Amino acid sequence: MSCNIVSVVTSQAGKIQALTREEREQLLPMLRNAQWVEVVGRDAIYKEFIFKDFNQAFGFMSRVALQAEKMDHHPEWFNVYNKVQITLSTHDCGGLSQHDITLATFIDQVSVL
Ligand code: H2B
Repeated sequence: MSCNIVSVVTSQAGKIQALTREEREQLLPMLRNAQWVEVVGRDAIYKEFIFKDFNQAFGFMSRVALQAEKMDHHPEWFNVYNKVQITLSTHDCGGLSQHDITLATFIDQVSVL
């Protein structure tokens, strides 16, 4: 019996958990309000950011990059001049996790600095 409990705790501690249905129902509407969209065909969210010029876009990307490295959670992104397209998903669980929500919230904050 105690063996079972140990294995459950280990699997929860060692692996990032995908969002539960309840968490999705609560969190996804908030992200949609902030112009994040759900990617078709995979469990991920996407948003496009437009800045004044490349300098502003790259400053934003630098802030996101430092936070991503701190979190050990990295965006999939594409930049051309003043445009930054970002997809967030958690590769370790094959879909959305709390890390994506945390990083999306950070990204929105630094996008308006
Ligand atoms: N980023 C994202 N988006 N998902 C992950 O599962 C992930 C990551 N895993 N960054 C991290 C790195 C993992 O590969 C390293 C080994 O900790």
